Amino acid sequence: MSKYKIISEEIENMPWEDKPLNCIEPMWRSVHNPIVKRNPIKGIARIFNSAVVTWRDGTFIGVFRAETVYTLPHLRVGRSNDGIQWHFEDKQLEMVDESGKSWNPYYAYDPRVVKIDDEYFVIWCTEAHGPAIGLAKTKDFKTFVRLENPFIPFNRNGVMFPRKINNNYQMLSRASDNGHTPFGDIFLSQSPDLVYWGKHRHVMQSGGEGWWQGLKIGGGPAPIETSEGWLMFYHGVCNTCNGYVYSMGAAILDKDEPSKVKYRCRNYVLTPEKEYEERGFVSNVVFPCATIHDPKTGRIAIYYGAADSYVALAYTTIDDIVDYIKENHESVGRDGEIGK
Ligand code: BMA
Repeated sequence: MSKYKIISEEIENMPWEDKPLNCIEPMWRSVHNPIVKRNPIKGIARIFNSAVVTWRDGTFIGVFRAETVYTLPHLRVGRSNDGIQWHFEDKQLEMVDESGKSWNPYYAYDPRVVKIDDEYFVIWCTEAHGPAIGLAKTKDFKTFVRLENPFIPFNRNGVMFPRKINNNYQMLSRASDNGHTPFGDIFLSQSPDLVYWGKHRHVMQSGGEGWWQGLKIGGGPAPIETSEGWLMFYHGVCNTCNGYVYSMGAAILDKDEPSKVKYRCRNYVLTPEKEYEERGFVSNVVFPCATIHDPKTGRIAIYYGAADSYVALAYTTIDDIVDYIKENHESVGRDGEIGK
């Protein structure tokens, strides 16, 4: 029995590997990493920073960030029986507007996928006179209906919560610039209808005692509902003389007012240490985008992009991660406020 509870549907066959006996960290990597390697299919150089969800008959499906051999990022659907070995569609994901007319972005990257009721929402960084948040919905991963962009540019790292809170959809995002943004906090915006977004709140600022999240932070997978509040994995960036280093952080947000940070972990929970994280198209990047989790066992699998070159997988349990966050809690700036 876990000490803390995950509140979501049960997943019988989620990808899982037990914590190695000698592991003293709160998170451990899959022995199969990287689970998606370079040149995975014809014409595609790299697949990374991707989002997976559970699908019918115990299988898994995902929206992946793929980059062509001429280095243009787009989205592509992948399917898997075990969440580890993936098969990708031959063509990139295509979208239509609400009248059924083709409406595809010039580029698309860093997708997140969230199931709300019986629909799946894809949120990604889209071209819109600069990077902005794109939003589309699907029920079958065949027809993707693109909605209007929730926010004006420049913005990245949009991700929605898996249910409405206080009668509103909730979206985390990170205001950016047109380049490799040397700043950034996580914000929350709310909408009753996925058309009009407002009630903007500041959630978390970059910084804290350590330097790993000193430059900027950005949302990662859809937050997980738990007995302690919303468990949020995110990325934090450190600026070094050799460029940015991306690590994974974890925090717990208030259940009813998710712009309030209840606990925030002073330590990163995963940082580039393995060769596939330290070396690649962009070295030193761990970039979480999705989780699969099971309330019955308390297991959590985290999908992350490694070095802008690979998809990798790490694991934790609700007890391991929540205890670690609480034991290493730090309060940063005005994070604990509602952020109006
Ligand atoms: C960010 C995003 C991510 C990428 C990271 C490191 O700005 O573009 O897609 O993983 O930079 O290059």
